[in-house]
Amino acid sequence: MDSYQHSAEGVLAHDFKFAIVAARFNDFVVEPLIRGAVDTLKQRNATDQQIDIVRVPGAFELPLAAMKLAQSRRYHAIIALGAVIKGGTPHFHYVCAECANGLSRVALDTGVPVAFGVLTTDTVEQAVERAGTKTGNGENNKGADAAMVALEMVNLFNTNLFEADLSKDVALKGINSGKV
Ligand code: INI
Repeated sequence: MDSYQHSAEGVLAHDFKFAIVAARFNDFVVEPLIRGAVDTLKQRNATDQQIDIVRVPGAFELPLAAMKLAQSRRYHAIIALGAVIKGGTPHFHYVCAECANGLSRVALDTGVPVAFGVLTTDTVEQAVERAGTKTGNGENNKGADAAMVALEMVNLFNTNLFEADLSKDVALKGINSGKV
């Protein structure tokens, strides 16, 4: 039985390349998320050359930018960061839904892991809390959490369990043995 399990704590950035795509809207919350993500990648041995940061106007724009970055094939993972705060907009639900659905589609359509580090909160206070800005030491920072997810996914997909191996193509074997 092949199994792959590891603690997220042990994962490193190795030679992987990461794109952080971040919304400028609510930048007082998003900038700490970016810092949390960069700090986490660097704590896991990433260099500046392994991290690119791209900014877009708002959370609604994140999926298209993430899609273009994924399609460039230059990145092993994308970390999407933003903050949609309910008090701030009547179209909160549309922005959140399009952002979440769009980012999920980018990952599924391209095979490039996309970490969802977009805060969706009722209040500014909740957003500030989740950006780790209350304690001042980066604790409870969802940007840092998203970076850990990206690190874990690229390490996971780098294991041989995910390598294509046509000699083990069960569907093909079924056809060849006349069972299908
Ligand atoms: N974008 C955000 O990232 N967060 C918000 O809270 C927000 N609000 O409140 O409206 C927001 N709106 C802008 C949106 O993402 C687009 O940039 C805009 O609609 C233009 O496409």
